[in-house]
Amino acid sequence: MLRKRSAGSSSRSKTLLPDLKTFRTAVDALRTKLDGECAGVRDADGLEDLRNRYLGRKRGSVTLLFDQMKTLPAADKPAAGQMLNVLKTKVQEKLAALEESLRRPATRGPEIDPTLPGERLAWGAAHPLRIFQREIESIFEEMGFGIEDGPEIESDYYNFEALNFPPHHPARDDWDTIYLGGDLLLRTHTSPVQIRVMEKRKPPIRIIIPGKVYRRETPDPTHAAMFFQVEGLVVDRGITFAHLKGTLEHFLKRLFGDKLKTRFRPSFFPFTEPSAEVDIECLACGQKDPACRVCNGTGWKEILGSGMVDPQVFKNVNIDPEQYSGWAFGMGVERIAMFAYGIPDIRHFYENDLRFNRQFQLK
Ligand code: 2NM
Repeated sequence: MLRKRSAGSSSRSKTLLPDLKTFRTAVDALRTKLDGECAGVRDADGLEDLRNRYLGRKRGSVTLLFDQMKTLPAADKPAAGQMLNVLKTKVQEKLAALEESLRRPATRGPEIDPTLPGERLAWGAAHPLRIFQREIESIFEEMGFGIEDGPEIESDYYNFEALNFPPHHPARDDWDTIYLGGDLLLRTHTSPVQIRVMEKRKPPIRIIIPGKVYRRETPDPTHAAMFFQVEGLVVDRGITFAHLKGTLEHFLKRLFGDKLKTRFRPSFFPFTEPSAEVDIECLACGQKDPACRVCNGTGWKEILGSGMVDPQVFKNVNIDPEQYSGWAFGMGVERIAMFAYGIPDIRHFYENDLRFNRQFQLK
């Protein structure tokens, strides 16, 4: 309705008076042009210039359109007026938004005070178990041992059979195994890595294997379903029990002190013959307290297992037991750390309580 105008009013106009349609086109064009120009404004001066060119009292584009409106036929004026008011509001809104976006970086600047001291970064630190493991590693490295690792998911063959546990042998019950289905299980010791190394490499071999092992245990102060072990293996011509004894005694003295008393007791493992358990003097009571809770009054603390590698294990990896002999050992890292530091519960190692962890970050 409002867009209609009589032919008469058109023919009556002598000047180039716009009709409502061209007026609308001009309004639309101005809005599009404004969008483009807003994007180009970089500072307050640019904004002021833009504001003058659109809303300036005499020569502003919007102002000029208001002037032009007055020359429209009377019937078109209400519609044109409404269009212009909408346009003017839009232009004002756009300019206000632009002003706001220009102000933001300007006000953010002074908020940064480059003279303030920086925020201290929280540096990571090694876990107590890792610190202890590295200490064990470095003592063996001094003696020329290499460090190896291998998979935590193992086959029955590497975890048991190659280590001389026949199928259904009762000794398997001593390793409470987490089975994964099929032939797979979580390794109960790091010994399968020794097997893998012996399969690949011929003697001389001098290695230690630190790593996670898994057992089906209910957690309590001295048991966890996952814990750390370090095992070791030496294979060469002419290796004897004397090498085992001398090396492990040296290791324990480097770890606990020169004067440390040690003893070797006969034991049994399927993969070694003979086997020995190694005890050290109780550091908690100095072998003096018959009621000591750490050594149960015995004065001794079992610290690792060891033995001469069984000839059958060598045969399983194609090493000739007539030419080569060797010894191996295994120890629990938590167990030794607990004894060394008097930590009463193995679960402290896994709780990530910084009050605990920070006590062992001296090194
Ligand atoms: C221990 C105790 C005694 C051991 C033996 C072997 C291998 F592969 F040579 F047969 N690896 N680890 C071993 C021997 C482990 O842990 C208490």
